Amino acid sequence: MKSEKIGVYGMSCEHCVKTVTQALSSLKGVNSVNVSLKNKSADITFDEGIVSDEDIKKAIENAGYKTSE
Ligand SMILES: [Cu+2]
Repeated sequence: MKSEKIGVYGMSCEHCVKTVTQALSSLKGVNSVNVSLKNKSADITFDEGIVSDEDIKKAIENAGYKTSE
């Protein structure tokens, strides 16, 4: 299991937080997700044998947000 903090840019309210949380939670291999509007980030714990950093970033982008400023 791997823990990582990933930047999430473009969120403006709690609804955005919920959208990102749901997008990440629905990925296979993701164990826990904690999205922070204030810190513009997602703390995520995942099984790197099942899901990759790239998959996670792609899920954030597909949800309509950015992973870099
Ligand atoms: Cu919002």
